[in-house]
Amino acid sequence: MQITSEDVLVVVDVQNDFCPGGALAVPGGDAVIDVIHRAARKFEHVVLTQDWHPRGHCSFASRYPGHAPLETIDLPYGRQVLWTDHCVQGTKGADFHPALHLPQAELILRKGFHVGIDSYSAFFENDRATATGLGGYLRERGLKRAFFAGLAYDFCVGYSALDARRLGFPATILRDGCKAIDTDGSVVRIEREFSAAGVILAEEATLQTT
Ligand code: VGL
Ligand code: ZN
Repeated sequence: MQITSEDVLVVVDVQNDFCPGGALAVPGGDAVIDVIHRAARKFEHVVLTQDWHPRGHCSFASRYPGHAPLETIDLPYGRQVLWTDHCVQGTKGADFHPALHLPQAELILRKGFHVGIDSYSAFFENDRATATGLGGYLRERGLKRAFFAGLAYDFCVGYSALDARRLGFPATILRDGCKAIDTDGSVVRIEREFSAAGVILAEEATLQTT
């Protein structure tokens, strides 16, 4: 696939809490970093997302006595998976992984900061209605196609790619630049949605520049 100056690489949630040793560690999470660095050299535009929750966030199992992480509950906006407390604003867990080196990133988009709504996607919170602003940002900047890598494949990366499609952006996920949580069939389920929505899966090495 040929990368142009109208393409953007969206690096999703490469934060300490999603890497080994973190509160919500994705198996092998830090292994995405080298692939992301290779990919980023091919893009003129890179943006980062950062999961950024206030204490007592509605996605934290600790808020609901009798509930454990990875259970689901019904919130006003729909079904929500519960997680261990993670990516709390201002904590080390919420920092980007120290090996991630992308000083050229043009935007750091924080999400999940409303205490009562989670936000997997970089475009819409989990009510699927509250916009983060990233769609407008890409449009205003003339960025036409979005490429995704990071953590986790079956949550924040996947929902971001699906919402990119919903907004009309061609969306490609760099499969080897992601790692999955894979809970309760989440990978199979989201890959079905990728097919239906036209999200493309590609390996980093297939990206070409002129
Ligand atoms: C994520 C679960 C909770 C992610 C964020 O980045 O995929 N997953 N918050
Ligand atoms: Zn989160």
